[in-house]
Amino acid sequence: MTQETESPAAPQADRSPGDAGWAALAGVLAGGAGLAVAELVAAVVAPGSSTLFAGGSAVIDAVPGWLKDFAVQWFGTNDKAVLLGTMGVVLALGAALAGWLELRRPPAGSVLVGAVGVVGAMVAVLRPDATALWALPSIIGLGAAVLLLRAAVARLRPAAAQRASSTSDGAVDRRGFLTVSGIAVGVAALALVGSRVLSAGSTAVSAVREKLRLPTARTTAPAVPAGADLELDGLTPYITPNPDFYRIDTALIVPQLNPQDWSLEVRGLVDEPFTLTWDELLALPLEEHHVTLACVSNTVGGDLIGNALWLGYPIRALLERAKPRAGADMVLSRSSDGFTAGTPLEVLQDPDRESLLAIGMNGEPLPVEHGFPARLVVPGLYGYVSATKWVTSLEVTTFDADQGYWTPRGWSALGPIKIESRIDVPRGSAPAGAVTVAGVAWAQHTGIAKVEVRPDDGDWVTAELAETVGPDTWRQWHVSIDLDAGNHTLAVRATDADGQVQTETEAPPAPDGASGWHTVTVSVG
Ligand SMILES: Nc1nc2c(c(=O)[nH]1)N[C@H]1C(S)=C(S)[C@@H](COP(=O)(O)O)O[C@H]1N2
Ligand SMILES: [Mo]
Repeated sequence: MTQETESPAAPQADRSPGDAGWAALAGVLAGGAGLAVAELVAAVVAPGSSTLFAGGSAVIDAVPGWLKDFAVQWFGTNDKAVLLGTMGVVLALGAALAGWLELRRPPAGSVLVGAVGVVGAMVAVLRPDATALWALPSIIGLGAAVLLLRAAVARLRPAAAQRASSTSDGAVDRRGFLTVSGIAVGVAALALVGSRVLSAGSTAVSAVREKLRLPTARTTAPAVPAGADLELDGLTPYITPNPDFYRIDTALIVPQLNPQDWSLEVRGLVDEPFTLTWDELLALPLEEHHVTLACVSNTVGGDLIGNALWLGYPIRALLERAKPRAGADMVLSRSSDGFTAGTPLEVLQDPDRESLLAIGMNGEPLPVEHGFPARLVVPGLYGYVSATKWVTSLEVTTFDADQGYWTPRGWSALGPIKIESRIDVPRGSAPAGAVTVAGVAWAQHTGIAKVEVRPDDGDWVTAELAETVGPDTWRQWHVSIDLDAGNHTLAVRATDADGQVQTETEAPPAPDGASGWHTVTVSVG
């Protein structure tokens, strides 16, 4: 049946469903080749300027907070891969439609592809770090797609085919069509290989980072006490190794900043604005602090949290030099890719809080995806209001006049970290008898004073706390609980150094962080 309708031998070739399918394929091939050409041009202009990445970044900025939160909850750090995959499917469907339109309603297909190019160019030029050149990848790439599409679909039209060639069946120029399609595939492959070769920019910044030797700290962090890490199987280590450190940001392409071109501008409501270069920063007396960073999107029991040793210069000292004016109450930090965070000025000026312009993480330069060459780290505040990566400016301002990236997207302007605790072991099952229960608890900048575990509906049992370097990091804990065979539910709650007990009231991450007790079910036997 389908065999018959798709047969190329059908005389009324211009209305055969088979040709519609070929036209759709031509749309996909031409579109794919065009996007690949855009990647190639972007490799020369700027990595973020390609149609796919500028478009994807614009989608990220445009989707409402709840949807993004949903994406992070469900796909975790894969949320970007899911976005790119979804975009790929939508673009492929659109390209197939363009092919079909080009056959049936010319030049509607070309117009559709061209429109994607124009929109892509506009979106790229409007990115925060864009120049006018950022229009080029979409214009050249989608322009090429239009040419390929027209050439391929023309071969599917009998009239055109008869003029252009002498195919034996007198219907459509299939051989010509296949040739043009082959050219599209070739262009796509060459462009992709070329863009890989040319995007050596990212390897260049990695190479600079590899060679970098950071100065040693003038003020070193207190040594981690031997008892800080219980080293139990399945228990999160006290210090999170860099490769395991969670990563959350809006950057589809990790910004590639060369330290020699980097500088930090301190400006706004200040008497003495100034710009700090990389070499000037390295010459300052640097300090080291252990700080546990946490994401506001972390759910109860989740793992968007990590602890590291940060090396950097106190933000407080930068502000002292700039001399904020009376009335200012916020510092809006901005990254090279346009992300912003609004941090209370008094937190950053607090002499007892070690907020850093950080350049080192666990003894090495910041990994590129964690903000190389410089980021902010503020103990006690969620990352979205404090931990700007790839930071390039600090603007002293007011909460009335300005807001950080996430505030208009439904997240609270202020983001102190909520007291939380998590059970890491056991998860799943355990042999009957004395069961070791262990995990981490955090109340950054206040410190953890007590952790309790409750089996089923029994009494709370106080856990033993591991050592810690101070109140700015999480703290491990463990306790042995007798459990008989069967299913048991374990709950945990922490108390901070101010005596505040972690609330049982459950709250979702939005707008200012999740709360509630973490529980796990264990099958014992
Ligand atoms: N430039 C930039 N900095 C950013 C973000 C971002 O999207 N862009 N996200 C913030 C958020 S929400 C968090 S939780 C932390 C995460 O830092 P990490 O990826 O190093 O763990 O970075 C913060 N800094
Ligand atoms: Mo976050």
